[in-house]
Amino acid sequence: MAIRERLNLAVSTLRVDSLQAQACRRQQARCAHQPLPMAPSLRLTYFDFMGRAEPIRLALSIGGVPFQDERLTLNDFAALKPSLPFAQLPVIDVGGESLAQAPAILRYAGKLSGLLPRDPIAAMRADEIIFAVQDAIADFGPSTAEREAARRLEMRRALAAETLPGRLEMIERRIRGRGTEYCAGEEMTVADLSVYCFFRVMRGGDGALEGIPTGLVDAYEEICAVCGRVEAHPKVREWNDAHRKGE
Ligand SMILES: N[C@@H](CCC(=O)N[C@@H](CS)C(=O)NCC(=O)O)C(=O)O
Repeated sequence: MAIRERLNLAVSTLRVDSLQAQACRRQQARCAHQPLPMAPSLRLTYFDFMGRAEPIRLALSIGGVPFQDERLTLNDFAALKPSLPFAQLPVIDVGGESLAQAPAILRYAGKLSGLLPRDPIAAMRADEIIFAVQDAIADFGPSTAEREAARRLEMRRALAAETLPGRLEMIERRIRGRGTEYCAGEEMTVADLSVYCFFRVMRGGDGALEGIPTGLVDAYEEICAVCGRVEAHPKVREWNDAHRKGE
């Protein structure tokens, strides 16, 4: 190919690249400012207690996102279990598609309700706390599955004396280090709902947790302060007034 032809080809390739880059930048700018499209109809399925579903319910409720709050009995669950994506609850039905894993559902609810920051680093600060809480929830798994009562109580005592204080202290230090009003910044996010609901469960909100003193969480001042701010939110109050049971 003659030099002139090669030059022409290089110039036109550059032009196409530059046009593509411009189109890409325009699209990115549009995406960054466009509100999320309306969510399809949502049905959140869980048991009739707070557990892993309450932060999701709260997020959707705060965001004014309509959803069906389906609460199953153990018998309903046994019948449904084989058809569930991971044989567990919660699941959310999004316009006919069933999706699972509580933190994924919570992040989705956060996006719909404006309670998950759009900035990736700010969102990761929130995610970090969400997953730290998930670790603490998962620590209950072995003792919950233990059928022998004395052994179960022993496991819960170890949880209350060692595992949980260790986990909660790390979350506490994280929040203190940030020096912000909420776990991940100055605005409430789904991370705060996650911590708040976990603390309510620890205080016996779903019924007493065998072997766990209800006052255990009171030692964590930063987390308690965040929980106080969440609880004072008018939409949270409204939800709690309509749904609170044993506390
Ligand atoms: N990694 C799952 C764990 C879900 C999970 O453990 N769900 C419990 C209720 S909190 C459950 O369905 N237990 C009944 C069973 O496993 O058969 C998530 O985050 O959603």
